[in-house]
Amino acid sequence: MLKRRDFLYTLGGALAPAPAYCSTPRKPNFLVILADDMGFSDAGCYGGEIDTPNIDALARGGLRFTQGYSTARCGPSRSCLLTGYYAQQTAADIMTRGNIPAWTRFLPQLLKPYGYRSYHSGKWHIRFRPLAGAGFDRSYTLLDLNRYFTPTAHLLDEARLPPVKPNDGYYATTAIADWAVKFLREHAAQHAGKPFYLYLAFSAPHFPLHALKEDIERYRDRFAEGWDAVRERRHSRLRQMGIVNCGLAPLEPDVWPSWNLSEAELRARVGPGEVARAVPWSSLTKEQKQFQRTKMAIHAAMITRMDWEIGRVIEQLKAMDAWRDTVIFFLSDNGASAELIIRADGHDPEAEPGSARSHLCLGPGWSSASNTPFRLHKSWVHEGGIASPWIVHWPAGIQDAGALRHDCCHFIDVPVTLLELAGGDPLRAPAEGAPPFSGISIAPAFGRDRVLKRECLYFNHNNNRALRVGDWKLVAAGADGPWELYNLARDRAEQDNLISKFPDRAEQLAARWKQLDDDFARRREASPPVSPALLMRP
Ligand SMILES: [Ca+2]
Repeated sequence: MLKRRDFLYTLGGALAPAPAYCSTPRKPNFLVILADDMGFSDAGCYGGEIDTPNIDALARGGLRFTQGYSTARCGPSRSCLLTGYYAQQTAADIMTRGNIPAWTRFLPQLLKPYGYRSYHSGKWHIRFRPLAGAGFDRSYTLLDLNRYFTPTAHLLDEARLPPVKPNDGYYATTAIADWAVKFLREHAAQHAGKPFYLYLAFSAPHFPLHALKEDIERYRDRFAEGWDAVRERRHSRLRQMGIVNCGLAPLEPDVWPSWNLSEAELRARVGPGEVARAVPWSSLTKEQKQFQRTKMAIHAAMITRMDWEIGRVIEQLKAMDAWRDTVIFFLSDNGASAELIIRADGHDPEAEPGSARSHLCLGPGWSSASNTPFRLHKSWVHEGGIASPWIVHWPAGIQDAGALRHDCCHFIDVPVTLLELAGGDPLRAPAEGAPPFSGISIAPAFGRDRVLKRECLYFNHNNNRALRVGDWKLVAAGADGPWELYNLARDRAEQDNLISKFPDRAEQLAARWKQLDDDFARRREASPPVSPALLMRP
């Protein structure tokens, strides 16, 4: 008799009837690794020059999806990744306003009937309490995201931990992995017969650019040639790898986040090396070049440290003999960020860049390079804001090691996929009063490329709007931004706006976007609200 995973592979995952074939399967474990503000092409296996040996090994042994999408921002991406609904349907994250329906369920709650224990370590950004509200069994919750070395607010199983003191040797990325490894060891010791789901939510490489000195040293000279050369090299590697077939989007010096500090403020508070716009590298002064390459070195150091910590978690999986049976996802919650702001303890221009007293951000020049070859940045829903590196690794269930998948997928698909692999029904709503999941199971794509069928993908963040149907994408920037229409089959760089050639198609897509947006809001607001007891205290 075929086991469930063999069945999925054999059929290329055609949607299966009730699984009579999995009477005694070993249920897979799940590890979802989320990076924060990491660009599409930062990792080596997506064309980048940053050292990511463990992420690259996952890609070699698994699948790389080329058209995986986030929502463009931290909170809503996490909401989708945990619920299987668009953020506008549940308002479950701290960035999406609205009534929170009582029917909202999280992946740990969906998996519990199938025998799973669930663990979370890292960033949260969800309005629900991690244990009482979302159903995790254990959670290390990092709330203070402004200090990698000395966070003042973090929780263990919803209880406050003491603030970290300077020189405690704490570094957030390492601490997040430490707790993950602890939870896995505890699972192996006390619950070895049960499958698990671990949600490993790093805060790196989100600003502030904070990294260990020895890690920054590694990249001292790597980015000396500047963002234009890096962009061209990444673009060419991505094309060679078959990950994209589009051109390279040009820099857009006239676009930056509206909440950024002004050029004058940046100059005053950060120094003459800061650059507020995505301008050509050749136009920078010597001082600016030096300062900017240092910032990219810190960004790279944060990613490499995260990769090494992922390696430690993988070692633990191997030590507990869970490696073959664990489905691992690697994702980033949005594209790299063009933000240039200063929070919390401020920025000390005398402090070593990357140290605790500095507060630097990557900014639009390098974020354009991190998002190569796409347009724009975090918070926009052009491809640069929403295209995520997307790796799925599962030795027991995926045999096409190292291959690419060009199917479109979205964070809403992740919980639905895992629910199906656990033995649940992805077509059944998770609670009374809930609409069907917006996500679909992408398990069919584990066996074969281009097999997923869906009507559309919807995007809406900060009035940045998009709808993708097949290869067509309608997209707009800002409430007053006009719709643009692209055919992504050849133009994922979003350079050739076809709206005047296909006005009827654009009108249809715009109408469908509006209908979805209205329906999501209406249903959300009409639903009975969740009990406040399940929510984090404001
Ligand atoms: Ca983010």
